[in-house]
Amino acid sequence: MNNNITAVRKDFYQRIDRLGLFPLWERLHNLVPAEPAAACVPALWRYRELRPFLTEAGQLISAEEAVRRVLVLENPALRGQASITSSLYAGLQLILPGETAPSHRHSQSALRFVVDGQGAFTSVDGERTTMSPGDFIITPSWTWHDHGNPAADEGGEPVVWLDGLDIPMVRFFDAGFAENHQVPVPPLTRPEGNSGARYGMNLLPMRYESSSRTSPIFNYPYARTRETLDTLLRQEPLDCWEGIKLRYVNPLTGGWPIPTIAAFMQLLPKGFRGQPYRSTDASVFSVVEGSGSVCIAGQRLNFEPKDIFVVPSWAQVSLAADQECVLFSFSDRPVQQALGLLRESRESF
Ligand code: 1HN
Repeated sequence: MNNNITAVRKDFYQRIDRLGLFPLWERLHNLVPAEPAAACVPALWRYRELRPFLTEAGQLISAEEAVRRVLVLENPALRGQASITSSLYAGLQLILPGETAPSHRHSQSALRFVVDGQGAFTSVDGERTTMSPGDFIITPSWTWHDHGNPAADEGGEPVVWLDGLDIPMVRFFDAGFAENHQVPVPPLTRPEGNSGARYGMNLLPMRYESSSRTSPIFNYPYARTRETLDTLLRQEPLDCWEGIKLRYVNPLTGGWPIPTIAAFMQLLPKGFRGQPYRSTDASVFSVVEGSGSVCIAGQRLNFEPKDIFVVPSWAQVSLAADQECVLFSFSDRPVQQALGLLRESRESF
């Protein structure tokens, strides 16, 4: 190209830049890439390395003062954005015996996946549920929620859970609202176990009609999930890519528990060597049981229980289990599916 036209174009670009304009033809390829060029990168957080910092945070600030005492898991390629993937937020929250995290609500939806310790509780719109490791708990959009933990002399112990929220997604839409409750711990209006009995037993109260897009179950206890995986492992053929993989469900609709977030639990038998796959929904994994490894875009990462790792959109991924492994994961799949954007590919070595 001759220098003159290059210089003339550059001058043109500078003059239109002042008006907030740029020439599409200089950037077209970046805007519509041939395949996803994920901003997020593979990453793994070792719980063994993290845990001391959570303990230290526990000495540094109370849950009351912090409101939520969380160490945010930020994707190395998304620093400063409070994002573990382009669309999702994740953090590890610690609550010590005797503490409360005051009630508030927001348009962002949240999930909690209990990682370490038991006996803490979360209340959602006036009903409390007690947490055990491996429990999957949801806080629907705009529901009041607070957390607490019994005092040490009542058997309370430190409890850590993984928070997953749709914060980056809601920020993308500029659709976030939040407010604090007038009181830190609003009164309970239903007994513990009420929503499980009403909606979680393959039965529904007569004439019940939901006004929400979110599952009316807010605790999916690990004991039942684990038993189900075990039964299916004995009874069903293994999937060559995923082992035994189940999705958490809204029992009213058969759809996702949260409109913006899908969650899954899977079991890989000892010695499993999964075939590689890709999906456009980037996923966050929390290791529940067993050790193994994940190969993401050619990079192998070893994992142990309580570790957390992230698989970017469209990265080739395969899972391997040294021992029997149980993996929890979540992603923005419901949104991609609703918008007709979800694409998957199953490959083989
Ligand atoms: C939140 O409400 C919780 O309720 C945890 O435990 C993490 C991160 C950002 C905004 C709200 C919780 C949060 C959050």
